[in-house]
Order: sequence, then C-alpha cells, then structure tokens
Amino acid sequence: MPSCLITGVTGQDGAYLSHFMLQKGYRVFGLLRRSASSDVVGERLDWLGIRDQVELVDGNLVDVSSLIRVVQECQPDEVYNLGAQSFVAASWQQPLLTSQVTGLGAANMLEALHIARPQARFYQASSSEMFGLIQAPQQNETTPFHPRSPYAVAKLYAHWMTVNHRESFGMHTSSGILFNHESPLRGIEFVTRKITDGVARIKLGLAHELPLGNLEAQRDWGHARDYVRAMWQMLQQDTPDDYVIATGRTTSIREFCRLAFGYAQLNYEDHVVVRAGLLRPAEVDLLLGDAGKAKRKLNWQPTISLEDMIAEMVEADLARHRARMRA
Ligand code: NDP
Ligand code: GDR
Repeated sequence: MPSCLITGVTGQDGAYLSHFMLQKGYRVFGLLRRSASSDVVGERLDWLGIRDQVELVDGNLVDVSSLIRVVQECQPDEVYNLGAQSFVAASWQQPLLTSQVTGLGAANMLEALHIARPQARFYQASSSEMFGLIQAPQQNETTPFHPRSPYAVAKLYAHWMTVNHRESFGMHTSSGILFNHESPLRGIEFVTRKITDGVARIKLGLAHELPLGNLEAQRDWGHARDYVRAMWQMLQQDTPDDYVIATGRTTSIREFCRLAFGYAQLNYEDHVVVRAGLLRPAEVDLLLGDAGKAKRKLNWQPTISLEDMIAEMVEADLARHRARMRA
C-alpha cells in the first residue's frame, strides 16, 4: 500500500487531497500541530467523512526535529507540503511568523526528507501570488516573479528551495504554482467564502451588509477538488518539475459578488459596502494563469466552472446557517 504524508491536512486542500489519496488506495498520514481547541480540529475532514481514515501525527513545520521524527515513523512515499500561514492579508501583521511557517517550514520539511527519506517524492504548494506585480498578461512557468506581500516572499523562498533540492541532490521535488482555488471548505477569511457566507446570511435575514475591500482585483479562480488532482499527477511523473495550475479565466471580485448574490436572487449593490480598512498595503491587481504545460504533460484540465462552484458554495453556506438556526 503506498503511503503519503500531508502537511496542512486540516486546511481546505489538505482535506480534499486526503479524500483523493484515500480513494486512490494510499495510506494517508496528516501532520497535525498541537492546538488547545482539539475538539474542533478536523472539521473539514469530518465534512468529507474521512476523519477516521486519516492517521494524524503530531508535528509542526517550524520544528524540524518533529518533522524528522514523523518522516522516520511514517516512511511516506510521497509528501505534500500544504501547511502554511496562507492568508495574504495577515502576512503584513505577522511577517516573521509567515516567513517561518510558509518559507522556512518548507525548507525544514525538505531537510527532514533529505536526512530521513531522500527517495520520497515531494510536492510544494507554491502560489500565483509569487507573480504579484505581473510581468506578463498571462502567467506561466517562465514568467518572472515579483512578490507583493510577506506571504508571497516566503512562498518564493520555499519555491526556490524546492527547485534547489531537485538540482542539488537529485531529489524528486516538484512545485505546483497554483492559482486561487476555492470550495465550500475555503476558510471564511478569504474573499470568495466571505462573499458566499455573506449571501447566505443576508438571504436568511441574519445580516444586511457585507463589508469588502478592493472590488476591482481580478483572480483566476478554480475549484480545490480539481486542483488537488493536479498535485498527485505531478508526483506520478518520472521527472520532477514545476507546473502552473489555473483555469485561464479571470474574474473581478465585483463580478464574483454579482454572480453569488444573483444566484440567491439578490442584488450585490444593495448589500456590499467598501471599507478602506480592508484594502491591502500592496495589491495584486490581476492574475490569469496559463496551464498549457500541465495540460500537455499531465493531461490535467479543470472540470468545474466558476458558476457551478459559486452555486455549491452558496448552497453549502445556506445549509450551514439553516442548521445553526434550527439548533
Ligand atoms: P489553509 O489556510 O486552509 O490551510 C493551511 C494549513 O496549514 C492548515 O492545516 C494549518 O493548520 C496548517 N499550518 C499552519 N501553520 C502550521 C504549522 N506551523 N505547522 C504545521 N501546519 C501548519 O490553506 P489551503 O488549504 O487553502 O492551501 C494549502 C496550501 O496551498 C497553502 O500552503 C497555501 O499557501 C497554498 N496555496 C493555496 C492556494 C489557494 O487558493 N487555496 C493557491 C496557491 C497556494 P491549522 O488548522 O492548525 O491552522
Ligand atoms: P488571495 O485571496 O490574497 O488572492 O490569496 P483572498 O481571497 O484573501 O483575496 C483575493 C482578493 O480579494 C480582495 N478582497 C478581499 N479579500 C479578503 N480576504 N477579504 C475582503 O474583504 C476582500 N475584499 C476584497 C483582496 O484584496 C484580493 O485582491 C489566496 C490564498 O489562498 C493564498 O494562500 C494563495 O496563495 C493565493 O490565493 C493564490
């Protein structure tokens, strides 16, 4: 039975990837950092009905000794490094923590593998945020990077450490440069989920307003279910490499609002209010990915449209709030 270790297993992608890997017949280990609120840990795994099938092991990305121990214990064939302080806006408030977890954390995981299991295949969760102040209208693997936040700077370091372990030690390390991907399991602080949750609350009479920041930023949004498949596909290749994963369609936050409120027969203009406090010190105005390489080499393509994803997210948030109202 092949095995994998997933860091960030309690996050959006960790949950969907665990589900995907279990279906593929893997034994799935998930790195769990200690928390005082252990009763709510694993909510997303519960949502997907796989909480009991994922083997949780204690460790923290900032503690390399814990990673070495976990790797020695689990002897994984594949390691997916999804753990991060992943909220861009918070990275200006906590730049050093972000550097330690999102940047050095990846280096720690790579070193743990280098020491304890160099033959394991490694996936690094790189990000379209690394393109930042974009240097080409559509971004692919050859587009130069220009990070715009402490988060993106940390991701860029992790990305190059991944490339460097491949080039220096011949390790099978790949980096997926994933554009934004969402789902009903997206954290509530990210704009898509904040909007679909807001739509649900407004529709059910629990709120009237939805405060947002920059409505004109544009993102290339896909569905997390499609994107975790690409992670696995990358590690099945004989040769490790870097791949952009994106839909090739970009949409503004304003248009996302129009679609999400429209799905619930609401007009976003009646509810969305712009708050200056939610603007970022430096913005990434536009992201639009070209996943041509992934299509050619991995035969990967997205299958879920933005409209279908929005419908799924709004329905899930309506169901959550209805359940809370009944309780
Ligand atoms: P989430 O924010 O949902 O999940 C982050 C995960 O990292 C959580 O499981 C969290 O654990 C864990 N984590 C945080 N700090 C540590 C630590 N010190 N040690 C171990 N684990 C830690 O992120 P997503 O699932 O959305 O994203 C997965 C990865 O992909 C991240 O690295 C993100 O930066 C990257 N990415 C995401 C994209 C997206 O659009 N979703 C696009 C491109 C890249 P806990 O539950 O304890 O907080
Ligand atoms: P992003 O996602 O920064 O692209 O990073 P987020 O959803 O936070 O922001 C997207 C865009 O929406 C604008 N925006 C708001 N954002 C939030 N969170 N809240 C608001 O109220 C709001 N109003 C407008 C932002 O300014 C921004 O332009 C995500 C994360 O998952 C990263 O970890 C990942 O690497 C990238 O996607 C690709």
